Amino acid sequence: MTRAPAKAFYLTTPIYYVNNAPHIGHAYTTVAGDVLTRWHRQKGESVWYLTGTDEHGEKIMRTAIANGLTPQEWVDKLVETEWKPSWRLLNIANDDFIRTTEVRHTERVQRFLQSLKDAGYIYAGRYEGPYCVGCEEFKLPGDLTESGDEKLCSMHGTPVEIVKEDNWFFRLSAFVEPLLEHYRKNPDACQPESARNEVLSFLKSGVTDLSISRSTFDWGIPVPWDLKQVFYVWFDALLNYATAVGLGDEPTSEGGKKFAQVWPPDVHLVGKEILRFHAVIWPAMLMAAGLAVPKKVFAHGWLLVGGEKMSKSKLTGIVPSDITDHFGVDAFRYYFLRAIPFGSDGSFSWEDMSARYTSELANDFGNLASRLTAMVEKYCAGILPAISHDSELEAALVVTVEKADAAICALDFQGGINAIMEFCKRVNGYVTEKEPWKLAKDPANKTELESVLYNTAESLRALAVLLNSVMPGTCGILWQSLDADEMLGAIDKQRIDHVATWGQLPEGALITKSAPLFPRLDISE
Ligand code: ME8
Repeated sequence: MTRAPAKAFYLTTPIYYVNNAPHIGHAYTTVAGDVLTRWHRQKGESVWYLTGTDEHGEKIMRTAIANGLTPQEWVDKLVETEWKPSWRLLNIANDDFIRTTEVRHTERVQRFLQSLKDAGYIYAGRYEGPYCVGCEEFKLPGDLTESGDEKLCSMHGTPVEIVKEDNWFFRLSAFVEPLLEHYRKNPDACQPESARNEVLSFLKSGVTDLSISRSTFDWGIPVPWDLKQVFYVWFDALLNYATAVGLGDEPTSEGGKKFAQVWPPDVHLVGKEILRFHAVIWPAMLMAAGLAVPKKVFAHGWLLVGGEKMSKSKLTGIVPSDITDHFGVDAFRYYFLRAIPFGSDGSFSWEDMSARYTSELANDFGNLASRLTAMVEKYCAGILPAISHDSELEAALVVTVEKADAAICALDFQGGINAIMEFCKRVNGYVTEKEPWKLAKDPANKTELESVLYNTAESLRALAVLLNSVMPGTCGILWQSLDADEMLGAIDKQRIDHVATWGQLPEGALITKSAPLFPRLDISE
């Protein structure tokens, strides 16, 4: 009998609106997802990482028209010239990229929603109320601020539009009790704690049924039983997490097998402004279809500019290449996860980024690597001396791996990176204390000198593996210069549960100097 493959660790990001190019807020979520999935891959798990683009709705339609293109032309252009290249630039190793205009999505959405209607969860009604096109959201009174006679969306600061339409409705209210029970029983299902509390109080505040179609424009997926209407963009978009992996396909088909292997998602990463969609509407849709709900929805905080959420519509968006051109891709990947506790808001500042780049990356990590490779070259002709054991470093590494793994798996990226960088500091302390440059002056100290160099190289091997999910480009270069690619195999294949085993780099490895891992910043820019 063949065994079914183990359940894959399945992680998703929001699918982003393609009304514009990605800014660093989108990159923040996508990098976080990439770091977490790379880490799980290095734990030896099978992993599926999905990201993509949300291409329907009024916001996209209006932007396309304003730019003189059809919506389809506009989204095709933006996805190919902006979104996919940005993720390539940032070294994102997603397994799939879903676009909501793809047939694999639209067909499965129609089939799924037809089945909800057949099961009695969808009915005809009339919607009358405020709508924010920026959010693509029907607004509740508490979501609005007043300015004179006008009601403004508190998120965008722009007037809401009053919609009066005959629509199709989803019986969201029927799922309030099951959802409350779900979150009470599974405290981990919505994190961090503040997000969970927000969802619980929203559910207790009286949730009404949801309008799920629109009849005043046609840029969307047609409602199969009423072709004058298209589905509300969020109802279509949320389904991407399931349509991308074969929702509703025959169990023996490729899609059906994929679904069985990955469902339910282990983590949905979202920004906190779209928490309700993911922690209320989405699981209710799944419950209505009798499908398992996500194991965890994690709402992270916002990157702020001038104290406000950075956004495309307010033109405060900073694009990733503004930062990577100056600091490099890996410093970008490192900085936001290291500087801001995941779940809290954080302000981006060039000064803070420069300071961390210089002290943590260039001085603590980069210099350690260049000192070691230069010394092995100078004192040992580039040949790694015999395996040696420093019990303190070995013990510290074991603790580091435990701490980092626990933190990263709990999405505490800052805690995980801190634990690893503490180890890096400790190794620097070891080199400073042992003073190999002094030992090298007297041949009688040869054994001790070689031992110091081996222990430092072995610590760098561990650091490269542990930091690889955060900074894959840099760690790959370090890995090469330790000859580890040749001796131990590809860095991506190095396991977290094996990294603390001391003595992996063999005697005789050919250590080479590389260009500085983190070059001095050009302050003239
Ligand atoms: O909401 N700080 O798309 P979107 C941190 N299409 N993260 C930020 C951010 C900021 N300033 N700005 C954006 C949508 N993000 C829908 C989602 S999912 C079925 C549909 C990130 O283009 C964060 O992940 O407005 C946020 O939730 C997402 O981008 C919103 O992207």
